[in-house]
Amino acid sequence: MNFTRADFPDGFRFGVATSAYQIEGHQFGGAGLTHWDSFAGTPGNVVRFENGALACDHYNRLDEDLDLIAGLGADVYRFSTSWARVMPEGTGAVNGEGLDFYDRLVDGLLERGISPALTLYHWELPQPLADQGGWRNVDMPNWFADYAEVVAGRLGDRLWSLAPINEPWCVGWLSHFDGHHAPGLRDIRATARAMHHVLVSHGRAIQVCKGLGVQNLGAVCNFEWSTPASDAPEDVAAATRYDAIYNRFFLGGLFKGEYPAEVLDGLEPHLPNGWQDDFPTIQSPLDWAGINFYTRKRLAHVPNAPWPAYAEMPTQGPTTDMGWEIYPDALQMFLTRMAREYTGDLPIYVTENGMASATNPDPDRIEYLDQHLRAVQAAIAEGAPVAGYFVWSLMDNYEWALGYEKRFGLVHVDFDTLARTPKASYHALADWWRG
Ligand code: IFM
Repeated sequence: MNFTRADFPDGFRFGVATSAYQIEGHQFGGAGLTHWDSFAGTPGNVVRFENGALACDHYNRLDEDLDLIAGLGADVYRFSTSWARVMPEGTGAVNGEGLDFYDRLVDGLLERGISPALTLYHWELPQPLADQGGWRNVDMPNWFADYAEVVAGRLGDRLWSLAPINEPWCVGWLSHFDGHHAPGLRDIRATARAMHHVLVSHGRAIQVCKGLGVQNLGAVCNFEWSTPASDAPEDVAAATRYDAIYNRFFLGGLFKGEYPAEVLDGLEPHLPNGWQDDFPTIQSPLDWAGINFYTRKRLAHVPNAPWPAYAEMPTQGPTTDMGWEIYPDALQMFLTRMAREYTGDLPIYVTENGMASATNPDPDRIEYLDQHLRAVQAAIAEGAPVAGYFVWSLMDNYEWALGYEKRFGLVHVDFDTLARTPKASYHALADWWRG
């Protein structure tokens, strides 16, 4: 990697990202059961039925891991708090031990000169709330606002930034329509409600945190570039529908107070009554927008199929261990488009980018990061106000339905001994981040 900090704008921030359930070890410290525990315990959902009970044992190795982040020279560390660790029942009683852990984490970052970037929800919904319908339940925004108040009330004075929910598309679509993530539903009505409630919950949390004086509030969405598999008008329309569901539903809701017609074609009959009245909450003003970017997809129309009537076509270039096409141009195009059509002058952060690769040493990961950082530079040259870039992930961890098989880390984790060993990519980044 032949970059220096001077190759990016003044104040540009570099960081690494993780999430609670993927690294902490959920069995420790009084955390409550989550819907990922029951999803993983159901045969067929997760590779080898693996769950986050032990994960990387980060809960017991906090200082070692914070030293790894410091050794990288990262400016910011993006992490999440676990709702079920903080409030094991989802509402009501607070687990003091859980909050103390996050307090130590934030202070440990600040002591090392690293800015804490908090995400309040990265997918491990407390099971008692899942039992009541989870994201389908109209009470979800109230439950989430209460949780946000507890966490922001304790940590908010020391955070660099806060985002309520990681990747609303995954919370809504992937988990309720595709059934690939907990709670594993394949139900259009559940999807419509979850997609809407996740955005209302986001807005309520922003309002609560702003009221508590928390600074630098944003939203983190995952976006994919969609390309028609052919020039046929049906395929072009299929790619447009995919773009609407994956990207424009969230960008439109957050930044324009509207949902795309192509999504309403399928979901409107299932949205909760009065959904149009929620846009002022969903649009609560933000200080920045975050994009998690990994790949693009090629879409084809599926004749005689119900909405959304599209299918993903085979990739055309090199892929990662996830089978995701490596297509950095799409990051440049998306950043430019986001700024032009939705976010304007708002700073944009690439809040996640990285690749799954079991190779170690990992020149392929270095190449992937290099290509995507060049795409960021190109977007900046086109005028997109990109202000930071975070690598997913600090270390190998629990990759949800794919268990511990897929390795996204800059640091290798031996899941038998839990030993951490920095990979070549870690050293490459440290060389220029540390200056
Ligand atoms: O591991 C996930 C993370 O939890 C959310 N964004 C994508 C990553 C890679 O799949």
